[in-house]
Amino acid sequence: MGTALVYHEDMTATRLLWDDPECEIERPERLTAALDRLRQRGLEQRCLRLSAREASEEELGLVHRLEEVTGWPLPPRIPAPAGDPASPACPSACSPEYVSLVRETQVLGKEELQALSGQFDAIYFHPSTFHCARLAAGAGLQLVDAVLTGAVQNGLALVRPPGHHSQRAAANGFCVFNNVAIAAAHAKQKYGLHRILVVDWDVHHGQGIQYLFEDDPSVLYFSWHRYEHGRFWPFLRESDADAVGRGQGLGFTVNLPWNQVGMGNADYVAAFLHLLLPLAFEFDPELVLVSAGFDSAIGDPEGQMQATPECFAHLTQLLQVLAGGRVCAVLEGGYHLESLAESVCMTVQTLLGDPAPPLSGPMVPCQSALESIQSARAAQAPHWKSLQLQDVTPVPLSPSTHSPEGRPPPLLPGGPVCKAAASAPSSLLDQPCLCPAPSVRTAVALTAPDITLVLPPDVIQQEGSALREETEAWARPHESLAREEALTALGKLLHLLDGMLDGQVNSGIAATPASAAAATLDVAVRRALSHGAQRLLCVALGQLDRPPDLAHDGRSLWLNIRGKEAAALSMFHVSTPLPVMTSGFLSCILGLMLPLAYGFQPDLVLVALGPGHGLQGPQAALLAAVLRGLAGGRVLALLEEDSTPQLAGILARVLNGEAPPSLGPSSVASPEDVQALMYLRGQLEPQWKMLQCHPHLVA
Ligand code: Q9C
Ligand code: ZN
Repeated sequence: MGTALVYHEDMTATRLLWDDPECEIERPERLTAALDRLRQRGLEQRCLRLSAREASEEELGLVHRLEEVTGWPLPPRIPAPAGDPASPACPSACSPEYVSLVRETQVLGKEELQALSGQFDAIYFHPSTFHCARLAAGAGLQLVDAVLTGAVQNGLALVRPPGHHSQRAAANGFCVFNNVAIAAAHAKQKYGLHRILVVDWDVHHGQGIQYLFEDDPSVLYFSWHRYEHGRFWPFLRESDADAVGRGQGLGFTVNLPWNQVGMGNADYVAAFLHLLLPLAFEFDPELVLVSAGFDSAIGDPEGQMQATPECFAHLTQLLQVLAGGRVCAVLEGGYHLESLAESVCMTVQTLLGDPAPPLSGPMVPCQSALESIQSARAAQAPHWKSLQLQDVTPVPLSPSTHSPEGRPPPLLPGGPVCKAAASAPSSLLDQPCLCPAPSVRTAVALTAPDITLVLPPDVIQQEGSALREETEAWARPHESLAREEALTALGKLLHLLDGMLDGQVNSGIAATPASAAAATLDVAVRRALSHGAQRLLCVALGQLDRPPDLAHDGRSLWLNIRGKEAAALSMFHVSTPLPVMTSGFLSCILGLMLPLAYGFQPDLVLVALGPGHGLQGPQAALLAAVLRGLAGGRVLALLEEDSTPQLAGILARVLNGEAPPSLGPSSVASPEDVQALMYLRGQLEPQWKMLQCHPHLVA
């Protein structure tokens, strides 16, 4: 359906006209650096380019209006310049309304601009500020209109000045009008939306958005931010985890304060899996707005964090499973031009449907991050059913069943792993992430090509098959593969798998007769491990057993979601009951499968829907959409022939980058599902640190 890129060159006009070390980082090159890189990568050309329009004063008034009864501060006034009290250029003679105050800055001279700027915290005005700030707000409105009218699926607005610190009647932290808050108010007013999720991944607390919606249950505001126990700007008590909204809006403000710098990929992904996403699925938004600041990325002088640009591809991809993929990202901060440009590219590339590059670095969240996640979960628990599962005490597996290292072996060269920034921003400059793009994004290998299957034009229906002799050799140990139709299916599967292992095909779907599902999966696992996969994640749903002689050497992780008991036979062989149609399914995905998968860092994913898997289309689609975040999107889905007509189409579209349909509200998980999950997490947490959502107690 497409991705919009909203921009206007005029937004490069506003700039700092005097010396101010605090404000000088917010400069025009931020936009040009991001846009130049998007062009270089050919990403801008793939988007629907929209030229930003100015928001009208009425639209600004959705947020920046004075009310009769108000607790909000009046705009600061500056003393009238001596000798000319009636000058229209004098802000003190203006109407008291904030929008008028900003409008009047257009005609001020440098001295007056500087004096007015001094009335606010971390703000500069320029004669072009009013025009730029109206374009910035207008860009957000255009983006929301494009998505909600169905012209595009999602998009990014590249804007200056940023917005999330701006308040009803105050500029703050480089922000003049609150672009994202105006977009949210507009979506409510013009389209009658009832549930909007705002995800603020900028490294600063968007206190402006929090204040504007703190009593409004129709806007769920999530922000993580550098906090350092209140010692980081903007130094607000209400940025802490225990600020959860008020009145009707209790539980609809979610703050995740980072109390140390250096948070990285594992910390950000853990925050999404264990805090944001459970709440977001329970909220079931109709639209996702992202306050997309990239000062939370590595190299940024403000944030001092360590997350690499690829992390923003993962954050974006995880948000795309919500709201039917209606995601509108609006630029906020981001002051390291190189890091900003790369991170913007990662975001746009993911909005366009490209698979996220694998994350680099050890996927182990730090203690401080876990403390923050735990305290935010505790503060939110009274308001959200999905958090009311008890947190568990880890029970380690017996020492014989887990690897001595506790970490998977490193990938050998040749896998689809991007060279990404290790720790220093300089390596980011040297080695931009360039994954070789497979020529085919998604291929479908059905036994009898199905002409009724409606597929996007770029999804290939594979005709080819592996050599007959080779197929027979792989089939020989398995009785169930003796039949002609099973052999035909296997030949096609092997051909597809080879295409993926060679890097020609990114993802695929293969069908198999139900009676041969387990044997076909067994062959696929062995073939993958002997033909180049270094770490294979296998997610088997339904009655599919792990090949009994598969080594527990850390090269494969077997997760069986199948309906029998919960068991962790080793850290690489996990089995759990199959909770379907309840929030138990989501907890299983977010609280077990994805933490294991992100911790394992596979270079290939096999997902098999076997006999009795019981998944409906939307659940299967969600499963495929999140597994796409692993292994650079190298995901092979195995289906039973019978289920093919129902599932193949939706899986092919999701693996190809389309958003899964939203699940809608789900009923509460059964006590058995909750028990199973708690048990497994307790067993596996010592080995798989991504499962943790609380710090280890020090004895
Ligand atoms: N070193 C945005 O990112 N200065 N605004 C903080 C601490 C103000 C940030 C000083 C930072 C404002 C949109
Ligand atoms: Zn920021």
